[in-house]
Amino acid sequence: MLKLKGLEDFISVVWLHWALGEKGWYFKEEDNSPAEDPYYGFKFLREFYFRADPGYDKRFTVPMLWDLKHETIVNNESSEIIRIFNTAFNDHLPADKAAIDVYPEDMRGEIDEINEWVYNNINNGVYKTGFAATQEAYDENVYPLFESLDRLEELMSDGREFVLGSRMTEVDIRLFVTLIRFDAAYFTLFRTNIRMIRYGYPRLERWLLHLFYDMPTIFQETTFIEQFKKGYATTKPDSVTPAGPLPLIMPRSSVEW
Ligand SMILES: N[C@@H](CCC(=O)N[C@@H](CS)C(=O)NCC(=O)O)C(=O)O
Repeated sequence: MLKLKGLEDFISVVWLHWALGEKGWYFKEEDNSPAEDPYYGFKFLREFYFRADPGYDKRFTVPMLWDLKHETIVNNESSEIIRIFNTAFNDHLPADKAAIDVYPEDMRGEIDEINEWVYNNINNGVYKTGFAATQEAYDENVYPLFESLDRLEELMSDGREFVLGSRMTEVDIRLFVTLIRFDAAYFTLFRTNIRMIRYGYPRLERWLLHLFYDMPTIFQETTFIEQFKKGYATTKPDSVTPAGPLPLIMPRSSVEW
């Protein structure tokens, strides 16, 4: 969203290290992460939460949008940050960027409706499946996950460019981040392995690679697939990162256009 709206002059991105530590997310000079945060010298994400509220007692999660002037958290809910970025800076943006609207008024009903099941069964579904500690919990989540992927594949069978038709919406943004990780990380590490996107869902794969390769500054340059994979591996007791499937993301030429 930040790249799509061209908000780089207003908002910088500071990456934490990909491994989730005992004290939560932390900085460490490796891959995208600096040794410490450049503004306060913090070593842990939690330090921002305590700076904002010394009595904070909930989870220390990313993404987290920080206000450098007021030294506090603006928001830490990705679905809300998407909406903030969609409009909040429009008065300061060039006309072409201000005009980009991924939650257009006339599509809000449709977007809210699809977000509901895509979030529960897919975005959160991969986590519910991956962290299921019993067979029952796994079964309860893995089937709705794949039924929802089937439903999307069916929806896109008319060859549409984006999930809701000819217009890119927040539905594409929210689905992209889960599906680009799907084969490389969730399929193996989270046991979401009924089908792979690349072999089982030709329409979804085509849509995914279209965003990835045809809008590279927005999607490709913000996808750090090797780091995601290592990060998900650290949620498992041995932290061993599986090698495949290679390539982690298929080439553009692998699908019919
Ligand atoms: N509602 C939040 C949830 C964010 C969330 O759970 N983030 C995870 C990483 S994907 C996290 O930071 N977990 C840290 C922890 O559980 O300690 C959102 O979607 O923005």
